[in-house]
Amino acid sequence: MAASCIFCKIIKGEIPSMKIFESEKTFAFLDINPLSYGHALVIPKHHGTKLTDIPDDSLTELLPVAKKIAQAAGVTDFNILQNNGRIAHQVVDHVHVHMIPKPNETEGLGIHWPQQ
Ligand code: DGP
Repeated sequence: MAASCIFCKIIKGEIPSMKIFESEKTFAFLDINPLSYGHALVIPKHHGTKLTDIPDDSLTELLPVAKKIAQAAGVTDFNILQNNGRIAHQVVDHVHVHMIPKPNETEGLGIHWPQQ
């Protein structure tokens, strides 16, 4: 954990978030500035700015959790995005994976978030 990191503060509950998932090593919540309805962020609890700063065993759940969130929400089409470094448009210096739902042209998003 890094004292000044906003995502570490979200994990600790010091900054409120719309939490979707939590396990020993992973945390997921809704993006405050969504690119589409249901835009979620999946993060390792281990603090690190870039993928190379994080041990492999803290990274292994990120994609499976993003997939499960999409499935649980009824999202079939989505983009997975991981901005790694300033030049790659990373703004928050704590590794995160975006799950960005894409609307179905005929049926809309059809998201049904499970009860918390
Ligand atoms: P990136 O460019 O990949 O570093 O995206 C960072 C994302 O983090 C951006 O989409 C907005 C989101 N974000 C930044 N601050 C907060 C916050 O305090 N709460 C939540 N829920 N999301 C945040």
